Amino acid sequence: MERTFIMIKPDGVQRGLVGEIISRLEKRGLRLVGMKMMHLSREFATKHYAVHKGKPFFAGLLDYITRGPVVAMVWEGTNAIEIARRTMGATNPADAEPGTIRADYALEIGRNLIHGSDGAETAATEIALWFSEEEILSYERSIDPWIYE
Ligand code: D4T
Repeated sequence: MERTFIMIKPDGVQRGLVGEIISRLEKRGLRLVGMKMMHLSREFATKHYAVHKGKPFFAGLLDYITRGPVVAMVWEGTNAIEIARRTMGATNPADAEPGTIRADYALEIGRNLIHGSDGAETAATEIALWFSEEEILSYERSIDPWIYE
């Protein structure tokens, strides 16, 4: 079982897409094991986006991500990181495959609705930054044998 960090960005919350986005990940078969809402400080957002510090889009990215509440989640499942990213679609919605969240609901890279960890190391770092161990639950669903071999 792999875990990934997923965040519904402020545009997703403002546009009433929280339910739709969660529903798509749930229906895919991933299991939600942690969730909370946060309104990010610039300091926290800078920690999350540390790799992008100094890039031309960084200031705009911080303005956007701190503009309203976000929904932070941990999802778990077989290949959860890759599966979640494929369900989200490419970073730039213009390049995202039809049927993905970003292709179906977004137009611009700076308003792309959702974040998902891009690898195992990033997932571990992001989960540790956003969640304490007690906030992540361990449980089984009765439908799991119909999703996992
Ligand atoms: P996030 O991190 O938000 O899930 O996006 P990705 O993992 O898919 O993409 P990323 O780290 O390369 O970019 C982080 C974040 O910055 C915005 N962005 C990115 C932007 O506004 N302009 C740009 O040119 C780039 C490259 C979008 C996502």
